[in-house]
Amino acid sequence: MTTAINTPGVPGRDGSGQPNGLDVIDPYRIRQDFPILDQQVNGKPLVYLDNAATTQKPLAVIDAISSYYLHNNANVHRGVHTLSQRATDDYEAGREAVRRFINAPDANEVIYVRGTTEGLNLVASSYGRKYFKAGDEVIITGMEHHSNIVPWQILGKEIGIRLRVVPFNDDGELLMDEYEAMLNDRTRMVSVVHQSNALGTVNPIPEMVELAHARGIPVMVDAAQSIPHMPVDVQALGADFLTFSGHKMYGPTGIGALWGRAELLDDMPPYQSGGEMIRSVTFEETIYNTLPHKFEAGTPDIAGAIGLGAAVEYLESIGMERIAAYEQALLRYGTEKLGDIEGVRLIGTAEEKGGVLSFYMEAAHPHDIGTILDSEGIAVRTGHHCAQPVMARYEIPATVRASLAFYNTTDDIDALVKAIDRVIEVFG
Ligand code: C6P
Repeated sequence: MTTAINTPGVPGRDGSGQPNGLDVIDPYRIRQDFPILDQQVNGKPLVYLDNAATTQKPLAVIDAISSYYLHNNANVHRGVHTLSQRATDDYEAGREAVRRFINAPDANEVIYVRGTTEGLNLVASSYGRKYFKAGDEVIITGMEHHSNIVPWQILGKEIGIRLRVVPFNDDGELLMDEYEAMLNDRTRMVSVVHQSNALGTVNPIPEMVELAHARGIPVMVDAAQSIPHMPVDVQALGADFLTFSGHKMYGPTGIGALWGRAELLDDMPPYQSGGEMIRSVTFEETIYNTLPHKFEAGTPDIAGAIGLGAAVEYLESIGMERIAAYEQALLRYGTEKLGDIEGVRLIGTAEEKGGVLSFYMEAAHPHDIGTILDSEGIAVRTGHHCAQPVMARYEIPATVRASLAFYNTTDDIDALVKAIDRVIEVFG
């Protein structure tokens, strides 16, 4: 077996001198772009391994937001004055950056939303209310985040649609035969997570899309956890809708994007109503604006959109292929190291997996483990990760989740392993 572990003093080579991919990126150089990482927590150097919850922000993003407020602050699409035009240009440049990043055909198909949660709610509410009727079915998977379960459930109660759930095996891989068998004449939508936040599993979206499209069924993709870690190309995936959050991809909180095919978005009713989403209003009738404005009622998060654009440019400057290769190497390293610790059970061992190390220990409750790790300066998430059905599937209450970014290092993993040894000392 090749080991991902570094040969001391020879970055990028494993114990037997073979390449291990860890030299694709220099994380120590990258960390200079993230000043927040350079601090002590509880008297120990901060080890930030909670990137699936939210990533840290590089100076480029912080500077873009502060520059907007320092120099250009004005409302967008509403003024002829210079500041408003500058703000509008930068806000729309963010949209174009997102379009380029996900290879969408047209920037008008990119709707700014608050984040993945709002993107999913928008589609369920707008598309679902228009097209679903009692007896229809929506297919999701057993590893969805609550934000891809509850909106469909609410709709289900209102309209009478049935939620079908694709199960997964012990490694956390979808049972594709069961998925295929679930698709039928009543299926109106498949809504699936690209990369599971609780397990790390990367689902076979193109294959799932192909099977759904063969029956004329649209597919919505929750890309919250994939977009920061791998190239995401909506045309290559073949999806009809895709949504993600800025704050998980090194951008600000409060902003994200929903991409949808223009022909679908054009026919959908507005999700919220108010200023900017109209073309004309009388007390008798309102004519809606064109895309994307129809779905962007009210004053948007202008600074957020500009920050999101800066995050995209920052990621492009490093390269998503390189980021993916480095994080895969780090994941191999971490999997091997954690796998060696007796009493640690990895939850989520799919072949296709992103940088998530979720684990469970009989010896201690995940929250107690989290507290000990925090006392060692290590930030992880403990709990059900807003994916309670995943915990139920493994019959555990919660996991400890260490989630990786390209500024993490093998030192971070080593610190985690050392702190887990401390947990074992304390709890036996
Ligand atoms: N997962 C986590 O720690 P928002 O909150 O709207 O930015 O993203 C919601 C969401 C949707 N789908 C997936 C797969 C997610 O992982 C998340 C957010 C965070 O895992 C916070 S619960």
